[in-house]
Amino acid sequence: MRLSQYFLPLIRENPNEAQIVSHRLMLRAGMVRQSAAGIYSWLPLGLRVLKRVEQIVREEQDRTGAQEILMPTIQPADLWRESGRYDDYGEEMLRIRDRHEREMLYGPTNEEMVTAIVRDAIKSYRDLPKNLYHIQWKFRDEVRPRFGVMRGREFLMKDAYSFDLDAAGAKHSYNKMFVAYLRTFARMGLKAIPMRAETGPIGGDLSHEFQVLAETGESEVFVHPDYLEMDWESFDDGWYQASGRDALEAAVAHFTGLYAATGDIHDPAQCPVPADKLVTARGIEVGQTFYFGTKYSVPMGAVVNLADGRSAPLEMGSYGIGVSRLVGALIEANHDDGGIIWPDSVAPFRVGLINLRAGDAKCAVAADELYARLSDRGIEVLYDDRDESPGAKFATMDLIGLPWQLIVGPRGIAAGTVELKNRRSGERLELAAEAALQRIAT
Ligand code: 5CA
Repeated sequence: MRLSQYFLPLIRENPNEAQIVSHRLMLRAGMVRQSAAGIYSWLPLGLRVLKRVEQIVREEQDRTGAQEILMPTIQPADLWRESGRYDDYGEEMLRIRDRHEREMLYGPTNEEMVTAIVRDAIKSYRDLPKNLYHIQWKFRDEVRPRFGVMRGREFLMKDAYSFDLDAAGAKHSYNKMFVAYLRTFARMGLKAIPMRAETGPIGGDLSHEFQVLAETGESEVFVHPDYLEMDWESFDDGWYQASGRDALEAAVAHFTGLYAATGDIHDPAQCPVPADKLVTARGIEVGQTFYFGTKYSVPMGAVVNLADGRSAPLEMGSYGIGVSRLVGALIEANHDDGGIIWPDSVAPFRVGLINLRAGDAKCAVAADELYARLSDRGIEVLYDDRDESPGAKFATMDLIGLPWQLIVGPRGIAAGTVELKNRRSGERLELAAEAALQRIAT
């Protein structure tokens, strides 16, 4: 992509409305624009990152055997009357009437809808277990939408729903999702610590929140110091195939064995970690898992026939990941004074190619050639071919945070080299073009 043609509306000054660094940088780097409180448009650069994050989430869901569906954003109120949540949900639910005065709502979550789909389709215990997920926009009329996409009103969530025959099966489904979450966040380079959590309006008695530590996080968290040293990447690609129920159970036990609690449930009197060792920090909740048994299946009549002719209500869990919130969380965890520093796995482009002298014919030829060679190799490149000062070009690349910067200038051309800068380490190397391309490709 040539920057001269790209829609990248940068903002030079820090926007007044942005209180935290991720919100400031997302606005300044032209990733999003607010259209109403807590409601955002995603512009090309931001959308690329959102899609990357979404794809990692999708791949890890698929790996567990969960199947992707897509439910609508608008739901009929009657569905929510079946579970009894229509009245309970309160002001956070955006209630809508259609032209026939039918009561509708913009979904804040999908337990009811997915339970109805499964109830109507699955009749026998032989059809279980199932896990269905979707990645869809949600609306919650938050009292205080703030911090940009971190606490939005409209936001993108991955929500998965597991259906099992009995409690043991449901716990296994829970454990699979739990490990999928560890893999998902690790692939993005995030340490998300699982913590026992309140279940709120979703319900149930077993729940974990996955919290990324960050000064600007909304939750107060209390964690055992060993969590900071844990190896979060201990599950390779084949892990689910190779591991049975016990290995999953043991993995979950390992990652939940130490004390970790959010402020809502932390009780200093009960905490086993001595006060001088306990890490008190702030966290961003990037996901939450719930096991709630038959809370929805019983009132909604979602049952299956058993082998002996009796019937049993489905055992259920639900599993959310804040996809759009993750984009903000990733920036909170990866930035410096110059701007964003994208981890490779979610970067909108892998490399920013800078032509320092757009007016110089030799520079233009050399940069055009590098652009073609990168593109041919399938490396995503944003090519700054604009007629701007070198300082402005460097500042732009630092701000938008692509992992590599490849710089073409008259001095290098004379010497037969290009300059390669690593955004994270700041390391700069003078290399022959081919050597630079190989560094970027690996
Ligand atoms: N139905 C369950 C799980 S599928 C559920 O709704 N869980 S939740 O309420 O915990 O939301 C799941 C995730 O969505 C949260 O962990 C959080 O990362 C994200 N999320 C929740 N509210 C917002 C919001 N207002 N803005 C951005 N992300 C949010």
